[in-house]
Amino acid sequence: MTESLLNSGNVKDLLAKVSGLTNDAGNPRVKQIVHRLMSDLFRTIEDFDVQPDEFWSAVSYITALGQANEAGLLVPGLGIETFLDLRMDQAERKAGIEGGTPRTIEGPLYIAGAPLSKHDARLDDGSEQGEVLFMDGQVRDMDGNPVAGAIVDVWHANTLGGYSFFDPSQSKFNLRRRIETDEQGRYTLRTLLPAGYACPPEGQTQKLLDQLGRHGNRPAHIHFFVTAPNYRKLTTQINIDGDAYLHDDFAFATRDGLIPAVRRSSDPAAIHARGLNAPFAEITFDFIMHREAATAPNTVVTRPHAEAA
Ligand code: MBD
Ligand code: FE
Repeated sequence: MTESLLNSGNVKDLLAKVSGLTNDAGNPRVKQIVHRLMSDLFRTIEDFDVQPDEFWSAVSYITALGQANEAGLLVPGLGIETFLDLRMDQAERKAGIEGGTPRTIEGPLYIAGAPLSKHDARLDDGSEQGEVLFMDGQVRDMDGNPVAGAIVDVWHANTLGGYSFFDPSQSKFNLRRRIETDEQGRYTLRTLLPAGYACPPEGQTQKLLDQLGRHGNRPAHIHFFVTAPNYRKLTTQINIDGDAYLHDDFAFATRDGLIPAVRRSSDPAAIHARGLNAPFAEITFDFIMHREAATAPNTVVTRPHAEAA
Protein backbone atom coordinates (compact mmCIF):
# COMPACT_ATOMS: atom_id res chain seq x y z
CA MET A 1 0.00 0.00 0.00
CA THR A 2 1.52 3.32 -1.06
CA GLU A 3 1.36 5.98 1.61
CA SER A 4 -1.17 8.78 1.25
CA LEU A 5 0.18 11.87 -0.45
CA LEU A 6 -2.78 13.74 0.96
CA ASN A 7 -1.47 13.39 4.46
CA SER A 8 1.89 14.78 3.47
CA GLY A 9 2.78 18.28 4.49
CA ASN A 10 3.42 19.24 0.87
CA VAL A 11 -0.10 18.49 -0.31
CA LYS A 12 -1.68 20.01 2.79
CA ASP A 13 0.27 23.20 2.08
CA LEU A 14 -0.74 23.03 -1.57
CA LEU A 15 -4.45 22.78 -0.69
CA ALA A 16 -4.19 25.65 1.78
CA LYS A 17 -2.55 27.89 -0.83
CA VAL A 18 -4.93 26.79 -3.60
CA SER A 19 -7.86 27.81 -1.39
CA GLY A 20 -6.36 31.13 -0.36
CA LEU A 21 -6.25 30.11 3.30
CA THR A 22 -2.77 31.61 3.48
CA ASN A 23 -3.88 35.13 2.54
CA ASP A 24 -6.17 37.72 4.14
CA ALA A 25 -8.08 38.77 1.03
CA GLY A 26 -11.11 37.21 -0.65
CA ASN A 27 -14.18 35.60 0.88
CA PRO A 28 -13.67 33.33 3.92
CA ARG A 29 -16.72 31.17 3.22
CA VAL A 30 -15.70 30.57 -0.39
CA LYS A 31 -12.21 29.69 0.79
CA GLN A 32 -13.48 27.09 3.26
CA ILE A 33 -15.82 25.51 0.75
CA VAL A 34 -13.19 25.43 -1.99
CA HIS A 35 -10.76 23.89 0.48
CA ARG A 36 -13.25 21.15 1.34
CA LEU A 37 -14.15 20.50 -2.29
CA MET A 38 -10.54 20.39 -3.46
CA SER A 39 -9.52 18.16 -0.56
CA ASP A 40 -12.37 15.76 -1.39
CA LEU A 41 -11.42 15.81 -5.07
CA PHE A 42 -7.78 15.08 -4.34
CA ARG A 43 -8.85 12.27 -2.01
CA THR A 44 -11.12 10.81 -4.69
CA ILE A 45 -8.28 10.90 -7.20
CA GLU A 46 -5.99 9.18 -4.74
CA ASP A 47 -8.47 6.59 -3.43
CA PHE A 48 -9.59 5.55 -6.91
CA ASP A 49 -6.13 5.95 -8.44
CA VAL A 50 -7.68 8.16 -11.13
CA GLN A 51 -5.42 8.18 -14.19
CA PRO A 52 -4.59 11.38 -16.08
CA ASP A 53 -6.61 10.36 -19.16
CA GLU A 54 -9.62 9.70 -16.95
CA PHE A 55 -9.19 13.04 -15.25
CA TRP A 56 -8.95 14.95 -18.54
CA SER A 57 -12.01 13.18 -19.89
CA ALA A 58 -13.88 14.57 -16.88
CA VAL A 59 -12.59 18.09 -17.67
CA SER A 60 -13.78 17.69 -21.27
CA TYR A 61 -17.13 16.50 -19.93
CA ILE A 62 -17.66 19.57 -17.76
CA THR A 63 -16.62 21.82 -20.64
CA ALA A 64 -19.10 20.17 -23.00
CA LEU A 65 -21.83 20.18 -20.33
CA GLY A 66 -21.54 23.94 -20.00
CA GLN A 67 -21.31 24.53 -23.74
CA ALA A 68 -24.52 22.53 -24.21
CA ASN A 69 -26.20 24.52 -21.40
CA GLU A 70 -26.96 21.26 -19.59
CA ALA A 71 -25.54 22.00 -16.15
CA GLY A 72 -29.06 22.81 -14.96
CA LEU A 73 -30.23 19.44 -16.28
CA LEU A 74 -27.51 17.34 -14.67
CA VAL A 75 -28.12 18.97 -11.27
CA PRO A 76 -31.62 17.45 -10.81
CA GLY A 77 -30.43 14.24 -12.50
CA LEU A 78 -27.88 13.82 -9.72
CA GLY A 79 -30.49 14.48 -7.04
CA ILE A 80 -28.88 17.72 -5.92
CA GLU A 81 -32.00 19.83 -6.50
CA THR A 82 -34.06 17.32 -4.49
CA PHE A 83 -31.46 17.42 -1.71
CA LEU A 84 -31.82 21.21 -1.57
CA ASP A 85 -35.60 20.73 -1.26
CA LEU A 86 -35.16 18.24 1.58
CA ARG A 87 -32.90 20.72 3.35
CA MET A 88 -35.49 23.50 2.93
CA ASP A 89 -38.16 21.15 4.32
CA GLN A 90 -35.91 20.44 7.29
CA ALA A 91 -35.23 24.14 7.92
CA GLU A 92 -38.97 24.84 7.78
CA ARG A 93 -39.76 22.03 10.23
CA LYS A 94 -37.22 23.58 12.59
CA ALA A 95 -39.05 26.91 12.23
CA GLY A 96 -42.38 25.21 12.95
CA ILE A 97 -43.55 25.30 9.34
CA GLU A 98 -45.16 22.00 8.40
CA GLY A 99 -47.91 20.73 6.12
CA GLY A 100 -49.33 22.60 3.18
CA THR A 101 -48.61 21.74 -0.43
CA PRO A 102 -45.26 19.96 -0.70
CA ARG A 103 -42.53 21.74 -2.62
CA THR A 104 -40.63 20.07 -5.40
CA ILE A 105 -37.86 21.15 -7.71
CA GLU A 106 -38.07 24.00 -10.20
CA GLY A 107 -35.99 22.35 -12.91
CA PRO A 108 -34.12 24.18 -15.66
CA LEU A 109 -36.93 25.17 -18.03
CA TYR A 110 -38.76 28.10 -16.43
CA ILE A 111 -39.04 31.33 -18.42
CA ALA A 112 -39.90 34.56 -16.61
CA GLY A 113 -42.50 37.00 -17.82
CA ALA A 114 -45.29 34.76 -19.16
CA PRO A 115 -48.58 36.50 -20.01
CA LEU A 116 -50.63 37.41 -16.94
CA SER A 117 -54.40 37.02 -16.80
CA LYS A 118 -57.09 37.18 -14.15
CA HIS A 119 -58.66 33.96 -12.80
CA ASP A 120 -58.46 31.93 -16.02
CA ALA A 121 -56.12 31.24 -18.90
CA ARG A 122 -55.75 29.03 -21.91
CA LEU A 123 -52.13 27.85 -22.04
CA ASP A 124 -51.89 26.17 -25.45
CA ASP A 125 -51.80 28.18 -28.66
CA GLY A 126 -54.14 25.81 -30.50
CA SER A 127 -51.47 24.55 -32.90
CA GLU A 128 -51.32 21.02 -31.48
CA GLN A 129 -53.85 18.21 -31.28
CA GLY A 130 -54.02 16.49 -27.92
CA GLU A 131 -56.16 15.61 -24.93
CA VAL A 132 -57.62 18.82 -23.54
CA LEU A 133 -57.06 19.31 -19.81
CA PHE A 134 -59.14 21.62 -17.64
CA MET A 135 -57.58 22.43 -14.31
CA ASP A 136 -59.05 24.34 -11.42
CA GLY A 137 -58.35 24.90 -7.78
CA GLN A 138 -58.06 27.27 -4.90
CA VAL A 139 -55.10 28.89 -3.21
CA ARG A 140 -55.58 28.85 0.56
CA ASP A 141 -53.49 29.49 3.63
CA MET A 142 -52.93 27.02 6.47
CA ASP A 143 -56.05 28.30 8.26
CA GLY A 144 -58.21 27.60 5.22
CA ASN A 145 -58.59 31.23 4.18
CA PRO A 146 -58.61 31.82 0.42
CA VAL A 147 -55.65 33.78 -0.91
CA ALA A 148 -57.08 36.30 -3.37
CA GLY A 149 -54.68 37.89 -5.84
CA ALA A 150 -52.13 35.07 -5.64
CA ILE A 151 -50.14 34.52 -8.82
CA VAL A 152 -50.14 30.96 -10.16
CA ASP A 153 -47.21 30.87 -12.59
CA VAL A 154 -47.60 27.64 -14.58
CA TRP A 155 -45.45 26.01 -17.24
CA HIS A 156 -45.29 22.59 -18.88
CA ALA A 157 -44.25 20.60 -21.92
CA ASN A 158 -46.22 20.02 -25.09
CA THR A 159 -47.46 16.63 -26.29
CA LEU A 160 -43.92 15.80 -27.45
CA GLY A 161 -42.29 16.65 -24.11
CA GLY A 162 -40.81 19.94 -25.40
CA TYR A 163 -40.91 23.33 -23.64
CA SER A 164 -41.45 26.60 -25.51
CA PHE A 165 -38.37 28.85 -25.77
CA PHE A 166 -36.06 25.82 -25.47
CA ASP A 167 -37.98 24.18 -28.34
CA PRO A 168 -37.86 26.85 -31.05
CA SER A 169 -40.67 25.16 -33.00
CA GLN A 170 -43.18 26.42 -30.41
CA SER A 171 -44.71 29.87 -30.24
CA LYS A 172 -43.52 32.37 -27.64
CA PHE A 173 -44.81 31.51 -24.14
CA ASN A 174 -46.76 28.51 -25.43
CA LEU A 175 -47.88 26.51 -22.36
CA ARG A 176 -46.65 29.23 -20.00
CA ARG A 177 -49.01 31.60 -18.16
CA ARG A 178 -49.43 33.55 -14.94
CA ILE A 179 -52.92 33.49 -13.49
CA GLU A 180 -54.12 35.78 -10.69
CA THR A 181 -56.56 34.12 -8.31
CA ASP A 182 -60.01 35.64 -7.83
CA GLU A 183 -61.67 36.81 -4.60
CA GLN A 184 -62.13 33.18 -3.53
CA GLY A 185 -58.51 32.37 -4.30
CA ARG A 186 -59.60 30.36 -7.32
CA TYR A 187 -57.95 29.78 -10.68
CA THR A 188 -59.01 27.84 -13.74
CA LEU A 189 -57.09 26.94 -16.86
CA ARG A 190 -57.40 25.09 -20.13
CA THR A 191 -54.44 23.34 -21.72
CA LEU A 192 -53.31 20.05 -23.30
CA LEU A 193 -52.09 17.11 -21.25
CA PRO A 194 -48.29 17.16 -21.52
CA ALA A 195 -46.03 14.25 -22.37
CA GLY A 196 -43.10 13.35 -20.15
CA TYR A 197 -39.71 14.94 -20.70
CA ALA A 198 -36.66 13.00 -21.87
CA CYS A 199 -33.08 14.26 -21.70
CA PRO A 200 -31.61 14.92 -25.15
CA PRO A 201 -30.39 11.41 -26.13
CA GLU A 202 -27.10 12.71 -27.55
CA GLY A 203 -26.61 15.24 -24.75
CA GLN A 204 -24.04 15.39 -21.97
CA THR A 205 -26.49 14.62 -19.16
CA GLN A 206 -27.65 11.43 -20.88
CA LYS A 207 -24.00 10.51 -21.50
CA LEU A 208 -23.33 10.37 -17.76
CA LEU A 209 -26.69 8.72 -17.04
CA ASP A 210 -25.71 5.98 -19.52
CA GLN A 211 -22.53 5.38 -17.51
CA LEU A 212 -24.70 5.05 -14.40
CA GLY A 213 -27.09 2.62 -16.11
CA ARG A 214 -29.92 5.16 -15.75
CA HIS A 215 -32.59 6.56 -18.04
CA GLY A 216 -33.24 10.29 -18.46
CA ASN A 217 -37.05 10.34 -18.39
CA ARG A 218 -39.47 12.32 -16.32
CA PRO A 219 -43.15 11.49 -15.88
CA ALA A 220 -45.58 13.98 -17.44
CA HIS A 221 -45.84 16.93 -15.06
CA ILE A 222 -46.92 20.55 -14.72
CA HIS A 223 -44.80 23.15 -12.89
CA PHE A 224 -46.03 25.93 -10.61
CA PHE A 225 -44.70 28.90 -8.72
CA VAL A 226 -47.39 30.22 -6.41
CA THR A 227 -46.72 33.64 -4.88
CA ALA A 228 -48.67 36.16 -2.85
CA PRO A 229 -47.58 39.10 -0.69
CA ASN A 230 -46.60 37.98 2.84
CA TYR A 231 -46.69 34.29 1.87
CA ARG A 232 -43.78 31.93 1.32
CA LYS A 233 -43.23 31.28 -2.36
CA LEU A 234 -44.27 27.76 -3.29
CA THR A 235 -42.32 25.97 -6.02
CA THR A 236 -43.97 22.71 -6.97
CA GLN A 237 -45.22 20.38 -9.70
CA ILE A 238 -48.05 17.95 -10.17
CA ASN A 239 -47.52 14.63 -11.91
CA ILE A 240 -50.02 13.16 -14.33
CA ASP A 241 -51.28 9.96 -12.72
CA GLY A 242 -50.79 6.75 -14.69
CA ASP A 243 -47.50 7.77 -16.31
CA ALA A 244 -45.03 4.87 -16.60
CA TYR A 245 -42.29 6.99 -14.96
CA LEU A 246 -44.50 8.29 -12.13
CA HIS A 247 -42.27 6.72 -9.47
CA ASP A 248 -39.15 6.47 -11.61
CA ASP A 249 -38.35 10.13 -12.32
CA PHE A 250 -34.75 10.79 -13.38
CA ALA A 251 -35.04 14.15 -11.60
CA PHE A 252 -36.49 12.73 -8.34
CA ALA A 253 -39.32 15.27 -8.15
CA THR A 254 -42.34 13.01 -7.48
CA ARG A 255 -43.75 13.45 -3.98
CA ASP A 256 -46.81 12.24 -2.12
CA GLY A 257 -49.52 14.85 -2.34
CA LEU A 258 -48.53 15.91 -5.86
CA ILE A 259 -50.37 13.24 -7.85
CA PRO A 260 -53.96 14.48 -8.18
CA ALA A 261 -56.68 12.31 -9.68
CA VAL A 262 -57.24 12.78 -13.40
CA ARG A 263 -60.97 12.68 -14.18
CA ARG A 264 -61.73 11.54 -17.73
CA SER A 265 -64.90 12.76 -19.33
CA SER A 266 -66.31 11.08 -22.44
CA ASP A 267 -69.96 11.98 -21.92
CA PRO A 268 -71.18 13.59 -25.17
CA ALA A 269 -73.18 16.26 -23.31
CA ALA A 270 -70.16 17.22 -21.20
CA ILE A 271 -67.93 17.31 -24.31
CA HIS A 272 -70.46 19.49 -26.11
CA ALA A 273 -70.84 21.79 -23.11
CA ARG A 274 -67.10 22.42 -23.19
CA GLY A 275 -67.20 23.22 -26.89
CA LEU A 276 -65.07 20.17 -27.70
CA ASN A 277 -65.51 17.17 -29.96
CA ALA A 278 -63.39 14.61 -28.09
CA PRO A 279 -63.10 13.28 -24.53
CA PHE A 280 -61.17 15.52 -22.14
CA ALA A 281 -59.45 15.37 -18.76
CA GLU A 282 -59.99 17.39 -15.59
CA ILE A 283 -57.80 17.92 -12.55
CA THR A 284 -58.65 19.84 -9.39
CA PHE A 285 -55.65 20.91 -7.36
CA ASP A 286 -55.56 23.33 -4.43
CA PHE A 287 -52.38 25.07 -3.28
CA ILE A 288 -51.93 25.50 0.46
CA MET A 289 -49.45 28.24 1.34
CA HIS A 290 -47.60 29.29 4.49
CA ARG A 291 -47.38 32.84 5.73
CA GLU A 292 -43.90 34.32 5.54
CA ALA A 293 -41.87 33.68 8.67
CA ALA A 294 -38.67 35.49 9.61
CA THR A 295 -37.33 32.34 11.27
CA ALA A 296 -37.21 30.22 8.12
CA PRO A 297 -34.93 30.62 5.08
CA ASN A 298 -36.24 32.51 2.08
CA THR A 299 -38.00 30.30 -0.46
CA VAL A 300 -37.38 32.76 -3.30
CA VAL A 301 -34.43 31.10 -5.00
CA THR A 302 -32.23 33.43 -6.98
CA ARG A 303 -31.09 31.65 -10.13
CA PRO A 304 -30.78 32.86 -13.67
CA HIS A 305 -33.99 32.66 -15.63
CA ALA A 306 -34.12 33.25 -19.33
CA GLU A 307 -36.66 35.74 -20.57
CA ALA A 308 -38.26 35.16 -23.93
CA ALA A 309 -37.11 37.84 -26.37
C1 MBD B 1 -37.85 19.08 -16.96
O1 MBD B 1 -39.01 19.36 -17.56
C2 MBD B 1 -37.79 19.19 -15.64
O2 MBD B 1 -38.89 19.62 -15.03
C3 MBD B 1 -36.62 18.89 -14.96
C4 MBD B 1 -36.56 18.98 -13.49
C5 MBD B 1 -35.51 18.47 -15.63
C6 MBD B 1 -35.57 18.36 -16.98
C7 MBD B 1 -36.74 18.66 -17.65
FE1 FE C 1 -40.43 20.10 -16.38
